Amino acid sequence: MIEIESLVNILKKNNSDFYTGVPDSILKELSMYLQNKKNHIVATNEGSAISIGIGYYLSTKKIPVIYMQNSGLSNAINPLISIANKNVYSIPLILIIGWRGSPNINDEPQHVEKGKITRNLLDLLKIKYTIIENAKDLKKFASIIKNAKKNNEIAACLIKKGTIKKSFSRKKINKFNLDKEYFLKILLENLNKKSQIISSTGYNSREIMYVRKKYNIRNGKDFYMVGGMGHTSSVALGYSLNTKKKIICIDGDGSFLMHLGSIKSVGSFGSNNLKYILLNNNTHDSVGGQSTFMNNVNIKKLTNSLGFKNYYKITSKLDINKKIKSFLNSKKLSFLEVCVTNCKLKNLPRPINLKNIKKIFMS
Ligand SMILES: Cc1ncc(C[n+]2csc(CCOP(=O)(O)OP(=O)(O)O)c2C)c(N)n1
Repeated sequence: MIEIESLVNILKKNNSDFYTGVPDSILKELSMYLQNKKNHIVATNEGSAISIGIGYYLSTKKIPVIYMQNSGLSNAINPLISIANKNVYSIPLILIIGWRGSPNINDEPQHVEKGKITRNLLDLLKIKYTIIENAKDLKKFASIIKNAKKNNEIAACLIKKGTIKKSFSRKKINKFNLDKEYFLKILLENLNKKSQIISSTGYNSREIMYVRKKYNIRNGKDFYMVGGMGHTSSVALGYSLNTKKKIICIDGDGSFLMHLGSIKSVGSFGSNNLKYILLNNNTHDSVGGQSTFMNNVNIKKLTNSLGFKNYYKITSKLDINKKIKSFLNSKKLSFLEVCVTNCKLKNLPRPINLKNIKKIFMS
């Protein structure tokens, strides 16, 4: 195991003290360390994080540190290969990558697949990396960084689950009061048998599974986006085009922001049967509760200008049934923002039998 301070010190020694990235559960301690620090930007997706880093390097000549989960490596590939690459602009970067699905670790199917190819991806990208498990590995990482500095290259490290010692005590900050479980229960009770839900990665899908089981609400079919963060609205859009059934898209604010442009496609091309619900807790709750900085966004103005015809907002239990009903029954393309608490539940179920979930959803 390693202390987060020892990793940060190596970066400091190399004059790298600017951080940007997308939060990851394995790298929670790094997020905690960076909380409220000025030289840190929480990016909306990993490609943006790489690009913020590139801009930072161009203006300072200092090497930025970019952190992400390995699932985000795919988002990062475009600017990594077509801007930062040695044979393009040759821009030095330091990548800290949380390695979900690393060998011999029991993880969810989507992580296992990405975990298997993570090293191959780095090899293909010609990025030198080291796997950090202990203090000795930190030394190896330091020498990769030195080389990267000298040759204007990218240096990376892979960090497995449980490698970073817990040094901060975490208290999740709830921006809003409405209990998410309560909202989901009322929503599910208001759906008819024909409705279909497409829900985002993070806690949302797992909470829907939980609420269905706990209250025995078996109406409708669900498709849980266990991966592909940020693409929930696009899958829902594609699905909704060829059906008259009500399609309920349930997204998190982190996921909504990750590929915000997709909401424009929904606004331009979505039919009235597509019902978009944003569960806004202002955080990346499921990977540690880091802020998404969503709180200052005027979502009503944003979604209206992107093509949604109606905007609804729920912040409390007051008139919740009535509001849900008018949203669901609206004849125009509608957006519902629900301001909810972080998840209060422990041991949420995980969607595991994914092919079966797909089969039921498509039946
Ligand atoms: C491309 C990608 N980057 C990062 C992650 C790690 N990740 C999983 S859930 C999550 C936060 C999602 O936030 P939000 O949509 O607000 O849902 P919440 O966690 O609050 O339920 C993140 C960053 C991921 N799964 N995929």
